[in-house]
Amino acid sequence: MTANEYIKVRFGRHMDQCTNEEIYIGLLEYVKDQAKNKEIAGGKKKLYYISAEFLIGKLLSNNLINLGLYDEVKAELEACGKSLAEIEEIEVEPSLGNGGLGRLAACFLDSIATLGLNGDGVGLAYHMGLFKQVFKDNLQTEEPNPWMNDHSWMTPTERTYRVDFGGFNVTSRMYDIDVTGYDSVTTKLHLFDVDTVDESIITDGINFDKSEFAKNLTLFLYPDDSDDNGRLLRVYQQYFMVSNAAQLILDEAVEKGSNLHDLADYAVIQINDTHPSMVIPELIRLLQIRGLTMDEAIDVVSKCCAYTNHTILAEALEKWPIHFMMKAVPQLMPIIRELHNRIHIKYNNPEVDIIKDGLVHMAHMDIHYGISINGVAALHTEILKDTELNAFYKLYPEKFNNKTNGITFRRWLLYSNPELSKLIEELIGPGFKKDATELKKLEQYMNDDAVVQRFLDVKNTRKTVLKNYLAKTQGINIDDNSVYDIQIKRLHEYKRQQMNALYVINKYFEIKEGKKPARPITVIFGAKAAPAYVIAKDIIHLILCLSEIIDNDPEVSPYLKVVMVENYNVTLAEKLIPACDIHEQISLASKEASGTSNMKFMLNGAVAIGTMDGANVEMHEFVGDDNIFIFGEDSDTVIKRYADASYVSRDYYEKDANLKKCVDFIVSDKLMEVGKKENLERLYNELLNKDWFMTFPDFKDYCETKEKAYKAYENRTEWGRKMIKNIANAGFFSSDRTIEQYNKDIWKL
Ligand code: 26Q
Repeated sequence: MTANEYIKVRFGRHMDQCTNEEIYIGLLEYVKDQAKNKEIAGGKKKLYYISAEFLIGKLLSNNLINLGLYDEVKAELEACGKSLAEIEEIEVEPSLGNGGLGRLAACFLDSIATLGLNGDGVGLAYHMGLFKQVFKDNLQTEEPNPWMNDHSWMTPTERTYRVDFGGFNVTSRMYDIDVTGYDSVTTKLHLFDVDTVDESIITDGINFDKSEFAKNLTLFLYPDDSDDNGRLLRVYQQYFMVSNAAQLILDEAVEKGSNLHDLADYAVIQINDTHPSMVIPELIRLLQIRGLTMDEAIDVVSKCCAYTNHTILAEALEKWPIHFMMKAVPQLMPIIRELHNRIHIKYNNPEVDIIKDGLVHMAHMDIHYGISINGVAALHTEILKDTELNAFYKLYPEKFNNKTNGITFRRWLLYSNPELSKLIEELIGPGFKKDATELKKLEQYMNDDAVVQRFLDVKNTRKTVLKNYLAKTQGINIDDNSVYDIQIKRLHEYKRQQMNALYVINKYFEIKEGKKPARPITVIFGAKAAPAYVIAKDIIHLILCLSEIIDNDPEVSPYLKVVMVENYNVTLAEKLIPACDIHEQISLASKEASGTSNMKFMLNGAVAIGTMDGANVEMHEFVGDDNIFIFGEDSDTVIKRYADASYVSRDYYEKDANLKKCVDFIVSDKLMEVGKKENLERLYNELLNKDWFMTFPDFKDYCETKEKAYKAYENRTEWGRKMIKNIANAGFFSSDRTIEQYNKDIWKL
């Protein structure tokens, strides 16, 4: 049945007689129906990818592509005067993640299904995704971001579980979303919810009544938060997630014939950061209830679990106070104490203890009682082994391994950039869609100027698409002849948006002084700040103020524009990335575990300005010095600086007149006219007295490197070659490669 026929049966009318809403609903149901007919991945052993976040983004087009229906449906719509793009606008994005970690989980699901592996995702059905960002008076405000409605990709199942907390229990329900593999089988994303969640307890903004856990358990996705407020609820959420996951895992294993002693033959669990770590004691607890001894249960669970670390920021490694655990999940504490005691006796080394100073160290539990620990880029894994987790590496060198992150090319090339996809296919055939390493064949065209020009043309097309999209959706007007310089990622000091903002100030002064750039520059930011992260919000304030000042300055505005897109999310990323000329990957070396937008940009022919951090290091290895702009201190230098506490930001400020001028501008009269004194002064003082992520030492090199990049951009043909070199070498960063490595080394499905 075609989509058109389906809609005719569903609504009793031909597509061209339906509203866009009806067509969307019709297509959603049609796709769900088609997915049902696909083979479901099978096999004795199953992977459970447990994650507090799955930042899946909109699913309609993605599913159409993966099911091989995209061209057909697009044509059917066009035949009745509709475009798929306008139908897609009706779909609300499920923003069930904060950023990289959540989006990675979504890319992984796509690759697992595409490779035909027997693996499901397990997580939570948050009623509100990550808050919706709204700018008011040049400040970020937050609003609830609902996504569930009557016509959802989620299908309720009959599976319900009882989950016990200290003093009460709830009944869960499992909802499933089909994960369609590209020209392959389907798998499932299982999201758990409770029927008692009450959306009416939301008060103003994203505040809500915290008193009744049964009403707020899955109401909100927690923003990546350095704040302690309400963290107890986070423990409830995590336990709810893993108790459901553990019950599901045991039930499915038993259904397939497991006697539970042989659980490892039926299940392997990937713990996505420490958010699901309580699955270890929970499984041990449930196995004991089902008749295993403590020794047996620990032994069985220790063969099933693997842990991925996504950060080396010490403050982000979860440590839960014992009194939280006693309140929320008292039944787990005796087990965690037992796990701790065994380690304590065996190693007699406080560094590797699970319980320390009244805190439960989740990562430590994962490493002791798991089969694997991996970092997410080569440099990140080396830093884990050499410094952060060195004591563990000495105990278990064989458990440590690297799995450099990847992205799904279906969403980030085939869907987001059909023009580029088509050009590539014309040049090297369709093989790259299933085997990303085939992109390497593009290198043969690097010296063919006519082909190079076609890559430049595609980029120009996408720049115009973005220009029109921003004008229509955000009322922002950009010049598509300017160079698009883009930094999109969560707002965090270590990612150093503030350094990019200082560069903008530097450029503003240059233009004021008569030094005009060869071509207008459009600096685009997209970033949400955690609501309680004060300095991050001050940085957003600075960027919005700069944008206003420059827009209103006729001397500067013809040459420079600063844009901060509102509510940056997956949908916006899909528009921004294909249009980008230069992408900013400027984290302080050693701090960004991997980064994944860097890979998406590379695949879409943008050139990076970046530090030797995360996966940038591997990108640099692939493309060489001429095709990426590397600057800044390396991770060894940075790690040493932290170790000897030798960094004093004020010294740099006093020695570098240009830096001083840019920093002082933050608290100048000009800024105060459009901004808030309190916010700007706080940011200024933070930089001057702390600058914990060392923007000042890298600033000069950063400015010089940007000038080099803008200059290189003016040689259009040479730039086109750089673009091709980047695209041709992006194959390694396919999540299909990453997942194959997880399977070969850890999961063994
Ligand atoms: C923790 C406690 C309470 C509330 C929230 C959180 C929380 C939530 C999300 C802590 C961390 C996160 C997300 C972390 C994250 O996205 N890390 C990124 O993971 C990517 C995928 O591996 C990497 O590419 C990035 O480098 C890394 O920053």
